[in-house]
Amino acid sequence: MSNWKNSVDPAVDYLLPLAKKAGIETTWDRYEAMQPQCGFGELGVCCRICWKGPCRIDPFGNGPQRGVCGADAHTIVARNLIRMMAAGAAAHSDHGRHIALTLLEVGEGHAPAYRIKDEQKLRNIAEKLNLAPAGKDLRQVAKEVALASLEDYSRQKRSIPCNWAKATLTAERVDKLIELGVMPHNIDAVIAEIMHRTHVGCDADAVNLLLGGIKGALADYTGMCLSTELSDALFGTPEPVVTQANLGVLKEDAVNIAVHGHNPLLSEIICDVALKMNEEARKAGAKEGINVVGICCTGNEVMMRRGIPLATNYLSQELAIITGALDAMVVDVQCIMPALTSVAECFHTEIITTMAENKITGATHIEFREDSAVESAQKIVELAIEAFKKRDKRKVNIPDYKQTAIAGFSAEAIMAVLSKIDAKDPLKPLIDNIVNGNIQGIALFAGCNNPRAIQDNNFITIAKELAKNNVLMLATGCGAGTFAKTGLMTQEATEAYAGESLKAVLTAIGKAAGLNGPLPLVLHMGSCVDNSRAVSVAVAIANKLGVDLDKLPLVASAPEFMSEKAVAIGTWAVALGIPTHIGIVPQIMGSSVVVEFLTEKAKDLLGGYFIVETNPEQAAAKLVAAIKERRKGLGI
Ligand code: SF4
Ligand code: MSK
Repeated sequence: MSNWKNSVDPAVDYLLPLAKKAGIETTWDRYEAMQPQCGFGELGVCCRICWKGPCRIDPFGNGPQRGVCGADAHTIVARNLIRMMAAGAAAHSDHGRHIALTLLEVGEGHAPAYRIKDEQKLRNIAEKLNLAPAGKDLRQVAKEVALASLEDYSRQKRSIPCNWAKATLTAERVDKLIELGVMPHNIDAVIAEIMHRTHVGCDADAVNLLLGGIKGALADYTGMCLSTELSDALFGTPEPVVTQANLGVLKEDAVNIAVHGHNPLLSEIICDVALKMNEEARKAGAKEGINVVGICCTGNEVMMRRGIPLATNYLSQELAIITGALDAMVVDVQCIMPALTSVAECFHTEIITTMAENKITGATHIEFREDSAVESAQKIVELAIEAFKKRDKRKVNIPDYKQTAIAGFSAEAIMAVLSKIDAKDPLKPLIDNIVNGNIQGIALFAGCNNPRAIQDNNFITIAKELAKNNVLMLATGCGAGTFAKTGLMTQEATEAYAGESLKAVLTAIGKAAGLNGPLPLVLHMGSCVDNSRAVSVAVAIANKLGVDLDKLPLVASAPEFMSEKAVAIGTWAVALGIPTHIGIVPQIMGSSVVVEFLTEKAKDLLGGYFIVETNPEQAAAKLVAAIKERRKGLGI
């Protein structure tokens, strides 16, 4: 590798030289080998939508300015971008569909492995969806909620908005989105519509294409929202839990199983089954039994609901295998590097795929089905125990790095903590402190890692700056992974980095909640789909203040993003009125129309807009400025 640092994660720093010595290639090697990356692709001006192409627009104006069909740079960039939004929406909402179908099975009594763990949450959801749950049998409520959710995938009447989008946003925002024609009526139909309008010879108006993309991004929001809320009903609503994070959570004397991906349907059962199979592991020589750890968002899901330690986040997933101590990595959907099986060939690790639509050559496939979830989980744990027996002790290098992390701040958990100060009006202490300036604003960190940035560095640098400026911080996804790994989800971090007034508020709330100290500096809200939790807190604040979301001193940042899902999330954040920072230059710079729309015109139309800034210090300054502008608008 060249001499620039790959990551600020000490576990990565420890393991990368070992990988290099052993001749094992990682994502950073592949990124370097890929340089220089295609300049046309970087600008978004390459089109492969039909086989008259590929076409590319000359950004310097000397060569072709239109593709063979006549599409210009603006059309090409916009089409490429909104197809990413459609893919992101498809990923999140397919996950949501899977959860809704499982809830339906539970309601119909066909899924014995699952039950409703949080009855009150299910009933609250039913209220929110106007299903009048009072007096109804729990299974009936489950069925009705599942069907109302599945309706968001099947409704044909375009004039009726998706149930979940309508029920979870401010009334003013719902009206605005309807008025702009970007409110989704059916998640699947909106995704199909994007694929249709971007087909050769269709929509060739960049702004119209972007509006179609925004509708797709709002379909993404809808799918994420229902996915999060229904998962809480099935698996429990997260509450604060103290756990640990980083690769030092792997144990030399245990069968180490990593659950990786996004969907809690299988990982929850694996955690249950692993608890029952500790004895088998001990018999195989693992003194400490079975140690389940998480990676990426499946990791976030089990961390916040069960306190399962988080091994690492997206970019360093291969390194979990390079520790030589990982016996099985069980993957479901999304953000799973196809390289895992090649790395695993150098070790004893079993890579186990579980979803029919997500196989990797070289992995063992154990199909997951709701009706045989326990049997699948048992087979997986047995395979991990068998792999453990083949572990080569000489290859074990577990980095001695792990940090305490307090996870599990669902919207309900935040309200519960606040209600310790004011039981009648839990939001009052938060709002009072925003109004009096002790808390300047709220920032939501989301999104992935990307080798274009030093891993975790943008997140950490921006968060420390915002903390100094008394900004309350929430985090999800691999950003949450960063903060968990680096000790910023602790009370000590609040003491060390929070500005004086923020520290005082977090301490007062923490003490009232019986924590004997402040709340953590960054509140862990969960996985990627759980960005909707932050929206529900923001909507509650907005409703209480009687304003729409675009008036709140609320910002979002995805400083190391890479996935299509992150593109969709960032876009719906903008559509909901939130100034949204991205720390990686997006592949849209080849179209002035697209850039101008997303960074400027969106502000007039929706209130939210994108801030593109790769320098983390400057990004923090811009986020603080956006918060101050909002405060000024509110007259506070
Ligand atoms: Fe070229 Fe047009 Fe086909 Fe795209 S759609 S590849 S610009 S001919
Ligand atoms: S896993 S989408 S790398 S946040 Fe949700 Fe992480 Fe980004 Fe995947």
